Amino acid sequence: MNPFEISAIEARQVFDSRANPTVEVDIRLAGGAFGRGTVPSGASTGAYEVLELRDGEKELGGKSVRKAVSHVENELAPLLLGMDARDQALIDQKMIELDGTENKSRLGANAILGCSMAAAHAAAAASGEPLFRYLGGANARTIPLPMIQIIGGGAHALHSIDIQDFLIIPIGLPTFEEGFAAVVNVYNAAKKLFIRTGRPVSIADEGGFWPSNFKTNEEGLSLLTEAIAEAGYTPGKEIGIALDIAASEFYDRETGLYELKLENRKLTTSEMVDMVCDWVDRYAIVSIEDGCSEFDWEGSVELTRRLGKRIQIIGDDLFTTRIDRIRTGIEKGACNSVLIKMNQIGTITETLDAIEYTKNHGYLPVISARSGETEDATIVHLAIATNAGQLKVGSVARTERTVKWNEAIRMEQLLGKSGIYPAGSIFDRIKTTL
Ligand code: 2PG
Ligand code: MG
Repeated sequence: MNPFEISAIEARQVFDSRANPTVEVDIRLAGGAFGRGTVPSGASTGAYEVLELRDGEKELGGKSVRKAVSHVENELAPLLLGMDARDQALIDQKMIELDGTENKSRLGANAILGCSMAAAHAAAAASGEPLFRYLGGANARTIPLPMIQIIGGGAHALHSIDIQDFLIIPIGLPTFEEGFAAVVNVYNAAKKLFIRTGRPVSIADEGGFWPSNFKTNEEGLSLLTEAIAEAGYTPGKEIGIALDIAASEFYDRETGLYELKLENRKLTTSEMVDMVCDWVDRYAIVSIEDGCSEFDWEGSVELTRRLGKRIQIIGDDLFTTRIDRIRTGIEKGACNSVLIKMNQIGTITETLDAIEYTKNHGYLPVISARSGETEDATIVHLAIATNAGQLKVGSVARTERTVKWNEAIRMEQLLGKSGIYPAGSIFDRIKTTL
């Protein structure tokens, strides 16, 4: 008997942090090991992501995932039963072939990813290794620098403000645990600031504060700067600011203009780039994500030309974790970093390939959660397994977020002295490799 042989697969519809249905897959192996994958879901999705299959019928506002669940049970399970769970690449390849489409639209990327994740977890469990070590081997030991949201806007807060994520990165603290504690201090300082300035304290989709009563987008930056200082830190020293502008969300492809609804302004690409550069000059910003639309390569190239040797420029919607798009970005000189989301591409193998490709070309991978998340903490292990160096998971509130951060704290303890924590030195590569 091969203890790694896949002996049972079960799938079900469960719910994510936005009360949307999602796919969960359980895999059991002949030796008794068990693995589970629960699939996340985005709101500000990129146009080039693989397809998340939803039923589009009456149930649950069209969002039910019964078809994807039945595809696991009726098509993927018969394919995978009897396979060795350690054959991750083969498992993923067979699922891609059975689906037969470019964007995993027949079986659903959510069905395929659930199986891919569950197989990895089951194989790790049967090996008696934590997932990061199973996936990454003996040298997998980098605890990621966290990128954490303090204010949530854009598609995650009914577009109350245009910019999507106002985040911080604890660049100057020596360990993950201390860095995370600093972020918590800033989060609490921001809460007090919200109360003092008469804003209701409610939270957006990823646990950051809901941006009520903002007159401009820039107000988020000044508020963040103030919160960092009030928590007792120096902006740019212990704590850096990061933005996910998610500019595709307010870009009009017809006119080529960026529409800042909150400020009643429309910006050309060069005005958009100027605005971001001006913010970088005046605030302690260390990272900008999707500063221009996924359809505006020129904008991303220009932003990178002007800022790419000073700060991290991340492509999320721009790349959608696809090697062909990352390659185009590298050729054009767009960005110096890639946001990595498993469900943008749909299997563990393709995610690992995208991370490796990114690293091999001197770009920095940032492993990321989605705005719709669950109790699944796979991405923490993915970050450690690949020594990616950075992890972005919304805020420090809401359990679908803390389940990831708490797992990172545990893994930091487990790795002990053999663990590496890059802190701000991760960004040194930007200055040396480009
Ligand atoms: C992003 C993510 C997480 P979503 O844009 O980076 O913040 O959002 O999952 O909605 O795409
Ligand atoms: Mg993004």
